[in-house]
Amino acid sequence: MQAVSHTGKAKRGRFLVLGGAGAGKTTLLRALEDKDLTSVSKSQMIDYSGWGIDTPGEYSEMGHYRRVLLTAAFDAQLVLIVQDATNEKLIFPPNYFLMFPQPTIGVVTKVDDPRAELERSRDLLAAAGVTGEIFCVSAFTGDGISTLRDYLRRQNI
Ligand SMILES: Nc1nc2c(ncn2[C@@H]2O[C@H](COP(=O)(O)OP(=O)(O)O)[C@@H](O)[C@H]2O)c(=O)[nH]1
Ligand SMILES: [Mg+2]
Repeated sequence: MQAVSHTGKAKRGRFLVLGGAGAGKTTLLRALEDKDLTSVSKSQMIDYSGWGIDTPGEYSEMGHYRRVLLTAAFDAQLVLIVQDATNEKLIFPPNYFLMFPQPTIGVVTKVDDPRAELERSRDLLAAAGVTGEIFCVSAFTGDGISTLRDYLRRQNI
């Protein structure tokens, strides 16, 4: 999907970042933008200021907040779901992402952590209905970050 402005020039799309509290969403966004990782503070509101639309983990975790995410998704051409590689839990209902009209991709974060389990994380994302590519990254070591950045740019995002 590519938005075209009234001048006929292609507009770059945006992506919406979803995932549980502490999954590493904000840190990932800063790494993708090559920004300092030390000043990441807890996100309280949906943040439209950066490259990706950042959301508080609580919105993904609590059923009655999820409708806010659907509204935010209207502004996005792609939905990126973050799964903490050290977390064994799935916070989204099964097949939840099949209802999003945008393509959905998964990002497994914190692969540098010794407790990281990549296969489990991939399975959790698939169970949530993420149908696109899955990227394994560490914002701390930079592993996989440029691959993900290049992919997003290729989607015209
Ligand atoms: N080991 C490791 N920890 C990370 C990584 N990315 C984020 N974290 C840590 O995970 C915690 C939550 O990160 P944050 O970006 O605030 O998560 P958010 O709530 O999803 O936005 C922080 O303590 C981060 O330092 C990573 O790549 N590796
Ligand atoms: Mg955050």
